[in-house]
Amino acid sequence: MSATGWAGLVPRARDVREGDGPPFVWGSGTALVVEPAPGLREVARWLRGQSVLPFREEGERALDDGGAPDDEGAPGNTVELRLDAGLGPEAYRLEVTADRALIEGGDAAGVFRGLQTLRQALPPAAFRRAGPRCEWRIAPCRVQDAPRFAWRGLMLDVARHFMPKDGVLRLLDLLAVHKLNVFHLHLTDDQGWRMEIRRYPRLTEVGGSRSRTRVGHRASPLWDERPHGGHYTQDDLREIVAYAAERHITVVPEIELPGHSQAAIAAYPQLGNTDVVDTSALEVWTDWGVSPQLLAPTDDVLRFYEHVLEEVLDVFPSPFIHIGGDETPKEQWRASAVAQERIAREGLRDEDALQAWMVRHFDRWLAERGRRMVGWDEILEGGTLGGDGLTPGAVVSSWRGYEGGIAAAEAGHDVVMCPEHEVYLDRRQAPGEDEPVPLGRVASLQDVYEVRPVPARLAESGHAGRVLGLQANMWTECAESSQRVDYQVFPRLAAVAEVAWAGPGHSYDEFAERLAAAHLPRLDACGVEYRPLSGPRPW
Ligand code: TNX
Repeated sequence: MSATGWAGLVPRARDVREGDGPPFVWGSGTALVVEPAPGLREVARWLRGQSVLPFREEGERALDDGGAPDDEGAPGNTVELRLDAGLGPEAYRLEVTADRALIEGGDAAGVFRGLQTLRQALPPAAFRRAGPRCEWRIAPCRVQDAPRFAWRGLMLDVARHFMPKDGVLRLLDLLAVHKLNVFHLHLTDDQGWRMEIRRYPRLTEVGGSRSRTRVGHRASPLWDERPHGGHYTQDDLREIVAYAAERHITVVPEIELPGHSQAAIAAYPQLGNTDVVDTSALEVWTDWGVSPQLLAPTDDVLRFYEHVLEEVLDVFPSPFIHIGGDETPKEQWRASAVAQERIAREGLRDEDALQAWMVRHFDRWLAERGRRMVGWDEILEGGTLGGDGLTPGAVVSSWRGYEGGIAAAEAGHDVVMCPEHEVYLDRRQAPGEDEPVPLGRVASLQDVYEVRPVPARLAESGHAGRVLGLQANMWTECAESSQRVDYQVFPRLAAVAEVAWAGPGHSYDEFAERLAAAHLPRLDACGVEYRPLSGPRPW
């Protein structure tokens, strides 16, 4: 059996049983029938928006409580969308016969995921944005499916290189194809602040652009002398959030603190450690790596970031808000009388404990507003676990391997695994000198496919349930365009999606074969400039 159609699903489905008999022929006589249940109208709207998929003109009919569609003798078959309360979140059942393609979901998200499966049973041309309205034939089949993890994510760094809104929306479409459900948006860093904050306009006016950019290696004197910049207005971000929600994707915003914040300090110099550095002439950082600048631990700075987060909460309904917390060089705090005074006043041990104190402040502030803080695994340093530590809802993104995630899970926190050696998509994909991105060690498609988000130790100690899921991170120091992001993200994101949705399969070889036969043609139809399995693209 060739690995296309029902045998070519990416990610794999749990249980697929192909039947005999005539196919379902999807054509202009096909009617859309939708149970009047929460969220299904929106799913139907998304489906109608896929203009290569034809439906009968008179529009959809509502399906009353279990009753058969009222046909009035019209010819044609139906695509039916329903809920089944017996199924879990995002789970679905799909049944295709000659007369109907029925999708029943545990919730609207499940129906949406089921539609992605149905779409993959069509030829790759069904993934084109537009095309001739033709008839699609689908072999009869029954599918039962449910996700392995509740968090299946991609992080995109739009701070190092801004990605215009259209590129983000396109990426969300691609997440949907892969049944991913979390889009983590890294909005601020040393090199740029990308979210409009109405109370503090200089964050984007000043922090939203930089004069030039270092390209190439640290030892190399090469600079791109063009300015780089861009930001999203709050309206842009609301549009992104709504577009994601239509695809049952949560947008998790990240506002970095206390490190990775040179762009903010360049915009508002009083945020920095002004008793040890003159921040008044500071620019948005043009170099890569970690800037020595960090926020001063003063009440004014805490208030400033609370005001920023108030606007963030207003725009992003996500239950999770990421506050960064990674890679914080503490030299300025060691030298600053203001920071040392704070350490003494709060009875803290050292600068690590001072960072933990700041993290706890925002953890509680978010918890009081019904949100859960997420932070990189450095937030575990300086005494945030146990005792008077993080609130129980705080979540850790474990990026420096699995250790942080294991410690957090064993202390009763949920974790998202994003180990850098396996799922950092900014890393090069092969050792060859012709790979366009020199960064880091190799993370081949196979390395990514072999990521195991639940370490044996957590399975043994009974804490496996603390692993919310798996997330790939796309940092963009070396990815200045959508084309470059495509190249880094695909097809490795398909491997992430398969592990996160379905779990590891029989073998990498089987996955790679299925990917080549069935999925890369879909990505072609979507216009994705992925890295071919045979090697780099000529550009
Ligand atoms: C580490 S992962 C970082 C990022 C860089 C990335 C480059 C993490 C929380 N911090 O700031 O972009 O490495 O791979």
